Amino acid sequence: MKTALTIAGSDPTGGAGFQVDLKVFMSVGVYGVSIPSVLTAQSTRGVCAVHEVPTDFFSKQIDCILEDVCPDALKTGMIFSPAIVESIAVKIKEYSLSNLVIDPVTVSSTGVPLIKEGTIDAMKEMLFPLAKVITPNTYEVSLLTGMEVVDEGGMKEAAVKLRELGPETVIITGGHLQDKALDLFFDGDDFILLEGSRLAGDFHGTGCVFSSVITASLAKGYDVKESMVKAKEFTLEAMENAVSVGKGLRILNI
Ligand code: PXL
Repeated sequence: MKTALTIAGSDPTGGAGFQVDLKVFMSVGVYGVSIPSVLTAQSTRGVCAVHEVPTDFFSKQIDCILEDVCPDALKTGMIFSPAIVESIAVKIKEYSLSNLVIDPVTVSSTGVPLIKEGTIDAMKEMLFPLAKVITPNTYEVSLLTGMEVVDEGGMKEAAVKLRELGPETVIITGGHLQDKALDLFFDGDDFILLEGSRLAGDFHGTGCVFSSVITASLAKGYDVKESMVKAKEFTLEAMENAVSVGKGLRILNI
């Protein structure tokens, strides 16, 4: 069976973080393994507190699983600190891992910061050059490039700038753009724009779900373009079937 690894935060609601990543992997038909980088105290109403996994223990988790399982693809989600980022970069090289998907998580759906100072620069410098694909949303694009993306032209310009940081491909998810859900793919040659309808209301975990489908699809041997189409369809369906399990945001139904 194909395998995928998620390195991400713990979200007790199961709406985001490694918990939802594992649900997606299972649903797509890939065996998932997971390494928590950070624990969150969290409900559907928001993040209450964050506790970073000590770097030496974090590295031990990576060594222990990677000496045993060689994942066909892997993703990073909330990786919180420059120290965690550095240790991931070192291990990816040490174990010659390929098919790295980076979801550059920066802030929660309710606006709580999910990274320490310096993490964005560390990701750009140490991880982006190792990535098969990065999947920022338009807000994350502004933090990564300093560019405010408000339309299709801006998305294209930002994708070119992001690709110069080293990833093989860039997918900008534009769920937060006007009344359309636009996703833009760029691989250095082609731009592909996928347009979908924007669903009303707020959801928790859409970015995690989208990047997990891409990771699982890469693990199964699909290319990035095919994986993006699958991710768009899967995420939209999970949003249409979203559930209210608590008093806060709706959670995607995987
Ligand atoms: O949706 C971004 C995200 C990713 N990972 C974890 C989170 C969140 C949002 O709250 O808690 C662990």
